[in-house]
Amino acid sequence: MAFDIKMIREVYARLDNRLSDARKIVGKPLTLTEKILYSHLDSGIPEKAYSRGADYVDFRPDRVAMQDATAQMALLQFMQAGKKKAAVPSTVHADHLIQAKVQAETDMGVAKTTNHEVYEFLGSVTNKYGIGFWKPGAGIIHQVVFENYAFPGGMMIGTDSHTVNAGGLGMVAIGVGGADAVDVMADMPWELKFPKLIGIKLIGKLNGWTAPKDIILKVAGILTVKGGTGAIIEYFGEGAESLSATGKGTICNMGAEVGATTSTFGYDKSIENYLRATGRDDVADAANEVSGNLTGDPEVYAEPEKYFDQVIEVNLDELEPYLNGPFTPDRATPVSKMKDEAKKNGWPLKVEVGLIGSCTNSSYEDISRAASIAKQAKDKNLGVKAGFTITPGSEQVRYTIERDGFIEIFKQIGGKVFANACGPCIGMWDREGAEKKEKNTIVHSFNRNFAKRADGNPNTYAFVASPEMVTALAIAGDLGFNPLKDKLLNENGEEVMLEEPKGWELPPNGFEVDDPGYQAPADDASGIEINISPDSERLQVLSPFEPWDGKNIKGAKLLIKAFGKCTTDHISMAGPWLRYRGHLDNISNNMLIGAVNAFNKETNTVKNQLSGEYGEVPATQRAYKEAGIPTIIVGDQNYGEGSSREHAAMEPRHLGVKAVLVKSFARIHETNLKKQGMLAITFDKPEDYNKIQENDTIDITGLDKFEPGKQLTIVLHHVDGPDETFKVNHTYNENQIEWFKAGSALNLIRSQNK
Ligand code: MIC
Ligand code: SF4
Repeated sequence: MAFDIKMIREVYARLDNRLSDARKIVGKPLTLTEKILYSHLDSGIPEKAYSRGADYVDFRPDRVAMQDATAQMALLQFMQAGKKKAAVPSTVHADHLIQAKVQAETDMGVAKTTNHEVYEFLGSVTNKYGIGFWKPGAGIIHQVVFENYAFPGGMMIGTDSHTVNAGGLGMVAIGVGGADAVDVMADMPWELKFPKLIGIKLIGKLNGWTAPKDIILKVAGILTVKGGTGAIIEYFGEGAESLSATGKGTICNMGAEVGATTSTFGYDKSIENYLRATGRDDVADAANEVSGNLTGDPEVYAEPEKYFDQVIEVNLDELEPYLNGPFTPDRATPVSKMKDEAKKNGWPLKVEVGLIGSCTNSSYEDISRAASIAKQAKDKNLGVKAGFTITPGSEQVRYTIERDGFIEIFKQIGGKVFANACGPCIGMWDREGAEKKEKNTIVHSFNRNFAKRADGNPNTYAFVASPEMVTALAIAGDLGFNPLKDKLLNENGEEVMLEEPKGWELPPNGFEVDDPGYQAPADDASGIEINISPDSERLQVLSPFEPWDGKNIKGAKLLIKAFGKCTTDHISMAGPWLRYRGHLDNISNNMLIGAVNAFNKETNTVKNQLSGEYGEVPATQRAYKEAGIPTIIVGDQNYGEGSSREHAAMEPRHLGVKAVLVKSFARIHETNLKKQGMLAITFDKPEDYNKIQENDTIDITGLDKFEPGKQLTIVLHHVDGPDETFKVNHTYNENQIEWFKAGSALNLIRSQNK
């Protein structure tokens, strides 16, 4: 039986009524996205046809998922909300804190010791609040959710940006910060700006070397890292139906890389087959009864231009395999053009390591296709030129691929199997020699390739590709290798070609697992106590942020003007810093250390206006805090792109920064700032960014009349030259202004619970 089948049946039972109400109000056929959103309204019945990209709407998601690196902060906040149990089915997954160094068993042993305190904390908090716990080694959050919890037509939120992966099973699954998870677990509605809709029509069928990954790599090239902001992407068409459910998952997973709120696919045969293969006949049977409500209306797919804000068509018959990178996931190059492109740009052609797996690409299909390439290396006597690693997404996948002989094949070509965890994808890769900072190339089947992300080396050029392509490039050891055309020289001096990959959508002998690694919560939690030692360096009880003092911000100093790309990895780096994710003061020592200072183009060196000296960002901010001087952060486009980690918002708040002023925000980060009581504002005229100077003192006025839709004013007092004044925008609605006034959304919840 599937987890929470009762809840799933309830969702399906109310669909007909809710959708007929929605149809009446919207007055036209509905996309799948609208069906899911309108059937999860907090108000039950829609008050009106919501305006896409404008109206804030309250929803009631069906479930919550959290991973260990964000769950610590989410649960530390939940503990303050004064609730006895999580209001909806929720789970925590221990996946981000396991370092990849030697191989799975050794690394797991080390992780259990080093993270003991955090695992104990998560194990007992989940137990106390009725939350399921997937122990270290069970797998990566999104893969485990896909295998166990995701269901067509459902709505979930998760404290990780790749929660969107569950769209592959026809959900609306959205990545959020921990404070949003607290709302839902505390039985409060969850608010989202009603998204715009992008329709992607897939025609034709994948063939040869192309994989589902190539669809999203191409889409990333079209939409860029911010093209999906504020939108939900809905895939449809014969090409969509021809994809496996896990292939759909890969595509939805990387929707995060174009900034989309989420992506989804209509319920079809491949989704049904996957549900049945993963032991969920009950969900498939229930879905079959309401299948018309679990996909878009036929009129929508017949004339998509009428119903979506933007429509993109991708022809799978003509699609080529892609390699995206370096340093950004939207720089898309077809494999056939890579050799020239790399030479032109000076990207190192020699591939040092190929890494497959992760939450994005570790399905049975992915692994079996990659193994079919690896096997040829052995059969054709090809020496493997690069290192090769595999990080399985879950214990169920790992167990099954081991049983079916794929792990053995990878080992025969020198492959190393890491633990079922994030590992190299999130900088938890103790890569030998990385500290030498040598310029080098790696290829991986993960989703993100921001600078320093995998191994901490800023000179590692990382390219994203499908697992089968990564395997081929690792064998060739050459970024310019095009397996569709190029030959390789084998150890006998003969020229050979790699044949196209072959695999199975689902395991012919079924999935199998010995111990999936799940801990169900206690029925009676009354005796469970949570102890956090005041001396702990990894966990810290939170103290509430100060409420707003009712005044405009006067005399603030500029902490940093960030130049160019400033992702959450730049604001609050992962890798070695993951160990402090439960300790706000300690993790604040990484605040903005990766951001480039616009004035000297260096990282982690900003001017302290009090002493006139240059120092590290966190230390400089602590000095301002100590002196009681407010500060502001200035940034560029799509500020806070990437992760859902709310540490990127809590750290500046904790250290006394008053406002973040940027050209534009990534969605999750903007919400995180608002939830933590920070002022998040944008330049009305992006070119005003150029007016900010290093020695500026800054006022923000209009806060005393803070209202939705009303601009605020910035006054820059330059040390040399007259003052300059300009307008800035904000997107706070009334409720969010209350968070700001209370000092944080949590302060408001707590006051309402008193
Ligand atoms: C990521 O892929 O960047 C992460 C690590 O999974 C993050 C979450 C985190 O920072 O803990 C995400 O994508 O939200
Ligand atoms: Fe983990 Fe990487 Fe997936 Fe994030 S993207 S959940 S770090 S495997």
